[in-house]
Amino acid sequence: MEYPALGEVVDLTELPKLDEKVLLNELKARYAKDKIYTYIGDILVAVNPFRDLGIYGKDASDKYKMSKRASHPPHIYAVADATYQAMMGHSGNDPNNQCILISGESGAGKTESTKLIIRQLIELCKGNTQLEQQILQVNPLLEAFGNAMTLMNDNSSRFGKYIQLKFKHGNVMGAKISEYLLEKSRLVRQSRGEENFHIFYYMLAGLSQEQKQKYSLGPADSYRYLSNGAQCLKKHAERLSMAYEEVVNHMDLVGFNADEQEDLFVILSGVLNLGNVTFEMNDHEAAFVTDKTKVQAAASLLGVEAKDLEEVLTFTETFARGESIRRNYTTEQAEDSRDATAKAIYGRMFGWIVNKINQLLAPKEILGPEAMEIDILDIFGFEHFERNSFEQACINLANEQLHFFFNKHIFFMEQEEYKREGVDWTEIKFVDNQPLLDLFIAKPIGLIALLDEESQFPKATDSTFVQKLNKNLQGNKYFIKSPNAKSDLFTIAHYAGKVEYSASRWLEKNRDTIPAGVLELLQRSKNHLLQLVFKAAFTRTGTLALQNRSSKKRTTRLKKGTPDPVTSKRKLTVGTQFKNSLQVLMERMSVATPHFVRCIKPNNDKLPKAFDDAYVNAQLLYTGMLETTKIRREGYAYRPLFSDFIERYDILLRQPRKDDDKAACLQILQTAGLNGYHLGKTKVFMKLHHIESLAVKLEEISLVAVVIQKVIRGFLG
Ligand code: AD9
Ligand code: MG
Repeated sequence: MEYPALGEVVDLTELPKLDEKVLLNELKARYAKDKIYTYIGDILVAVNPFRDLGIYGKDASDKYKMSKRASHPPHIYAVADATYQAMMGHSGNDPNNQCILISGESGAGKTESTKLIIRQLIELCKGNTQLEQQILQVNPLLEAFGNAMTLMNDNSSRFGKYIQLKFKHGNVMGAKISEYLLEKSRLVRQSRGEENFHIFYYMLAGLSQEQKQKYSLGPADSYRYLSNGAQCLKKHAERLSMAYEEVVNHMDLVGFNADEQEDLFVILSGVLNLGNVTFEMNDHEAAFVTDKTKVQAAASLLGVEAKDLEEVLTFTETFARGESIRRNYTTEQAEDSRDATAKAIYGRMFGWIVNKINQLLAPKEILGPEAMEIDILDIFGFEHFERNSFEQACINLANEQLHFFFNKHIFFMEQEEYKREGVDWTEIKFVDNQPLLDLFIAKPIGLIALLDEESQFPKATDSTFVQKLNKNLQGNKYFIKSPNAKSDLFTIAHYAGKVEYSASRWLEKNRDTIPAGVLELLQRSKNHLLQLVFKAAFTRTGTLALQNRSSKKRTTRLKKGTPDPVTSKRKLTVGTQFKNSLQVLMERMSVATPHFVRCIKPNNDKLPKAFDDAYVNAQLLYTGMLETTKIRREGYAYRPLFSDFIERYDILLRQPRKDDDKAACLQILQTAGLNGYHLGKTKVFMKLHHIESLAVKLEEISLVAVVIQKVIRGFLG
């Protein structure tokens, strides 16, 4: 048998020899020929080209519609097609909910893949409906508010998203988006070389002079929150201004009305102006606002009284035994209060946008049991910067979870099944990352539990938190404490590599409390939208629950600074909420049929035509690419129950079917002339090529049937 030349292997399981080097060389050779997609059995590997290859146009889209996988080169559209066919029950299984999991480190191409998949799914079910158009407009909108330039990716997702597309009889009926953990801290502080969320730059480049005046907006470099990205505005003014037009356009198309859009931009301007409020300390160590005009500008945009805003930023007042006790903030506390307020506003705005989208895209009718879903997960990829904080830990935890899900599906469950069914099988070892999940989420000695515990102590500091970690996690080989006892650094050996974290501000970020009085103040805002989002409580999945009416009375009764008994009792920490929402996500995905896309980043410089061997090899290693290829080569990706197999294929039989199910399956497989499958105790074990041959046979039969019908009709007619 002749083997394909280097770079011509479309499915890595067909490589004659398998080791790390062979895999790397094959992907590299393919990449050099602009063949960025390669299969590993039913899994798609995608290497980011960092340039437009012109391979996503109408031609390609048509080519990959309802096509056999083997008949065209690997492509992201083929994943969309396979998923859609599987949902419809066209590919050897009963109709079922599907999910597509896209993994890869930051900048590897997850979000681009997600967009392409959604686009092709819409092509596949196209009914030219308004809803389809709306679904396509959603992503750019979310990206404007939730993505930002980082050192690893110019358009990095700063939130995770789970998109559920709902279908009935193959037509899309609605969609729902869940967002995970927007990185709010970026609003007030960005690392060197990074930027704030795109929308601010779009806005400053795209708003007209009159609009800017109305919103009290000056040049970008006059805003503290934008100090890092101001340069880019000058360089890319035209592109950014076009992006602004597009965002407005998308908002129109998705269904945001003019008032909502106006309120939104006013609030964003208010946030920028709020960031410019600075403080100094008087002789009594009490912070005061340096420049009152700054507070006035922010307050007027945020629809509140300047005096009230100044108060919540500079002191708290508590009431005990009928007496009011005023506690002045230090400058640092005042700055924290300002930033926490800005973050709360931005976070709630983002939640509102997601919620609004969900309302607009919700199915217009109650979908019955015949409704099906295709869900797509696009999270923030694994991150390792020079300085990593709480956000990176959460992002990397999400990636650990996703990797665990992949391992469980591809290695663990599959090999268990072979054992159970008595398939002759040599075990393929994989690196299990369960210990890392435990390190994060175990109770009572896991990182999140320890952080929560420490977050409850008002006196705790970043350094007491690190000491607690060092003490409790010592001996865990994935946790490496700093050699310097006073340091606030610690290292975690993730599946994808070691990351050094700084514990600075973790407690505060985990508590994520809105400063005393701010909630009540913003609930009275004259800006309709701002008032709405602060009266409403968003759940972490972007759904909005309006508080019951009595809460209005309660807030007026509550004095400033008194903790709200209802909200404070139920409030979970950010870490715990995130952990829980990941758990829910994993459960939801485990009842659907998963499809995996593994994105690979060819170099760390965002460059086209540059394939860094060592950099890629590291990714192949930590994703377990070799083991995946082995299991996909040896294994059987299609495993229907005998009864299901018979139901689907017994039409292929030309003689009476045997009574015993297993014997009947064998009979069908032999009639179809197949070999290399395996019959277990209850299931048929097959590979993709088996399923495809069977599909061809079914097609032939239905063609014959059509011809016979025509002949009969000819006779009769
Ligand atoms: V992060 O975890 O959100 O930081 P992603 O989502 O994995 O990351 P993204 O999809 O945003 O990465 O891709 C990064 C950049 O690579 C894009 O902005 C494009 O410039 C480039 N890219 C990715 N995929 C493709 C592609 N199929 N064709 C062309 C691409 N360019
Ligand atoms: Mg992304």
